[in-house]
Amino acid sequence: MATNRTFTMVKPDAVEANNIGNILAKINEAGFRIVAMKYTRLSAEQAGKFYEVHSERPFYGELVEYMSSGPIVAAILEKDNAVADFRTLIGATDPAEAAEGTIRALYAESKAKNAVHGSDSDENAEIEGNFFFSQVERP
Ligand code: IDP
Ligand code: MG
Repeated sequence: MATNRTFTMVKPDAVEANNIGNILAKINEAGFRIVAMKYTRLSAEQAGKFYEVHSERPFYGELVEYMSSGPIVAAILEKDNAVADFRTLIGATDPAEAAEGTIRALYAESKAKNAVHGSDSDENAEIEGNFFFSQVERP
């Protein structure tokens, strides 16, 4: 289904490595418009809630610890077919498997510390955007 919006985070490893600007440039070059954006930091409780869907996975504890380990940049992005096109732009979860030129191939450290988040469906894009942004923050 065509969609107009997706949700992303520049994760703590990429913020720490000073790659916010490089990643936002890639996002803009690929034709995405930034609708809403904030620099913030998740508590462990908030990270646990955001990734609740993964709570039964073996890496959940590590994921929550990592995602609350430092600041992130959260953003809502707009483009035709935004969800699918953004997943293509970021590449596979594991940077070793991510296609050349993708954001994860360029900037991710590891499968766990993989530089960026991208929503996997229209429904989750809406839920995730609402997690970070109030209605007045996302015109
Ligand atoms: P995705 O971010 O590509 O959609 P998911 O399977 O939804 O990947 O996993 C969410 C996040 O959990 C990943 O982006 C990564 O940070 C972390 N993660 C996924 N698989 C592993 C793993 O096997 N070990 C450690 N962390 C993982
Ligand atoms: Mg996912």
